[in-house]
Amino acid sequence: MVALAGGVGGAKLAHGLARILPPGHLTVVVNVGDDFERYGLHISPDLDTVMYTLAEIANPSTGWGLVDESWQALTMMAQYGEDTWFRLGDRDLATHLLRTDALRSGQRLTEITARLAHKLGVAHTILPASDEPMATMVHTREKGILPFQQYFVKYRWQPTVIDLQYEGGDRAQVSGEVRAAVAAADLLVICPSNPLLSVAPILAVAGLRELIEQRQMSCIAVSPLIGGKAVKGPTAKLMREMGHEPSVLGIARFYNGLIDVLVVDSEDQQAIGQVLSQFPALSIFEMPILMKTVADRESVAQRIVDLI
Ligand code: FO1
Repeated sequence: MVALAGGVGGAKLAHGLARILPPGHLTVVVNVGDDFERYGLHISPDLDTVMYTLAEIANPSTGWGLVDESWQALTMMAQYGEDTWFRLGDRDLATHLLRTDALRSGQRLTEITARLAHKLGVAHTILPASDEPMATMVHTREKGILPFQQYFVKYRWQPTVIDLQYEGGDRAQVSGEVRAAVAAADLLVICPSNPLLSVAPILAVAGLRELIEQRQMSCIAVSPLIGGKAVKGPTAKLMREMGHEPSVLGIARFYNGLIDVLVVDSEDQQAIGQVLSQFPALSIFEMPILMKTVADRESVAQRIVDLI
């Protein structure tokens, strides 16, 4: 199985799938459009969120970063007068140091991710969507063009988005590992990540969408919206600003041509008829998809596997 995921929301379902599938049966292809450099370090927030979540060492209250984190380095940065809007924890820094060092010595992001994930005991495969640099650029009304992390973390996704660009996507190559995982998959799951900020940059990697479409395997998306609202984060706000209806119908439209199954929350049951009238070839299933506990993650994952 191949799962496409961004950060916190997507990692929850990936974790559920990882817990119910035998080791080695899941490959999570992760967004790298959020990657950026801070203090000379290469930060891959979504890769780290997925890796820490699957290793069961993620911070449970934020969903990103590490559990039992300390902030000595960041406190020292503040003492030097640095603006610490992006919070890098002491333990988390080890990941960024090793990754940056490996990249400088010529290793690919795919290789270093595999090594770190293996050392953390992750029994499945985590792959960056591409080894080439990509950057989601957010065009906003109030603040001009912002690199993703400034929009998301520094300005707490408050500016109005008028356009999005997945810089480098057209030049980025699909790695051999992603190609092989898609070629071997029986099922592709689009996790409940932000379609515009997390899934679209994965699909923007040149040739990846075509590769998925050629395979003609089952492709299933789990809605990131429940009752027209995002569980957390800017999905609904951003869809509205970018001209997509923030509803399960908007999600069905967004993934039209790619998915053949859409999973929606039981709360959205009444919208199924409307979606089916516009997309009669789509199969729609409703189930509780809010994942508050690890047991919820497993149960959503199990239901997806069962229904396929
Ligand atoms: N998200 C925040 O809201 N504030 C932070 O200070 C922050 C720091 C951070 C450090 C490392 C890391 O791997 C992720 C971090 N995130 C932080 C999360 C991240 O920026 C976003 O959740 C994703 O990019 C969106 O998927």
